[in-house]
Amino acid sequence: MPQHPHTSAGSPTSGPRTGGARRRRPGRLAGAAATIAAVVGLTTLTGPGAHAADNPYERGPAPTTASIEALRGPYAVSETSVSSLAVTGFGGGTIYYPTSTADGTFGAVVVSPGYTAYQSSISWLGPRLASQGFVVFTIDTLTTLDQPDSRGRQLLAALDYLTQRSSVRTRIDSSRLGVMGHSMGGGGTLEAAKSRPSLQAAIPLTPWNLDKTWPEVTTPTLIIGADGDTIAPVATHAEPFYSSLPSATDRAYLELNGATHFTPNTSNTTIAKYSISWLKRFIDNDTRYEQFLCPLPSASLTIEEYRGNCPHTS
Ligand code: 9J3
Ligand code: ZN
Repeated sequence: MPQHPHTSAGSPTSGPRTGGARRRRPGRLAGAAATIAAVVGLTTLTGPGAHAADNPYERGPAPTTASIEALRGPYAVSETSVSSLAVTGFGGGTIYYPTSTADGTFGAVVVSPGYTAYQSSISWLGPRLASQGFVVFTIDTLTTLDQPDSRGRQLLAALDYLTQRSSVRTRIDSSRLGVMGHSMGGGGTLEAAKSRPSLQAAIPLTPWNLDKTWPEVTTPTLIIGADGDTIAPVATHAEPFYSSLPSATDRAYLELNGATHFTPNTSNTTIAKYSISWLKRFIDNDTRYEQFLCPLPSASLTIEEYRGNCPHTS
């Protein structure tokens, strides 16, 4: 991976000379000193030590296959529960977030469960993703029987709560948001992306929806299906959902091998590693993760099939 060039190798002593003016025009000396101070400050911000200046959204160390497969990433995680009584438009949930504020703000992701299910069915994703450097909100829905269109609205209500009213709102960069969900929550993930194109990433997990076509979606979308899904069979759900996304949209289809509709309900390293890569690449614009998405992953013991494009350059 190429090193990005850094600016500001120049010394601040190359600023304006003030020698001859010193006695006669002390005001200019003060002005020059301020200029030098400004240059020094700029040098400090953009100097060789400040790697994050290349991409202000990059968080955490350079990734490896081991780091994205690990049960936990580099950030210690805290959590806070949100009562359904304290919010409107969704059913409350649990926010998982990096404990430290030393690295600035993070992107954020809301995750919806499926039909008849609770946040507990997708809770493994909370600390798994948050420890990589995201604020993650696993939610309950208003009722467990809510349909995908309702789940899509609830994902957006939860994002709005998270960025505008939650106790962690100041830790979030509200321009870098994503949505995920299982089954009808995955169908809702597509609904949310369709109605809010400013979303930076969407990941439907074994998604279910009666609407089979999603040409309206421009948000980068990774659809994860399961080869043995008999509740939302990939042939009538995940595959047509993927195929109907515009080819100009960053999109991918990952079909899990030896998996069922409920595989996303327990800790799963294939789901985690490609979800982390997708969120990092598109929410954080972090091209260090492109190595895991492009060239496209090959079929393997855990991947039945992978389709998609290499990320369009931002
Ligand atoms: O959220 C889901 O698991 C959707 C699959 C389902 O039960 O659909 C039946 C209407
Ligand atoms: Zn449609």
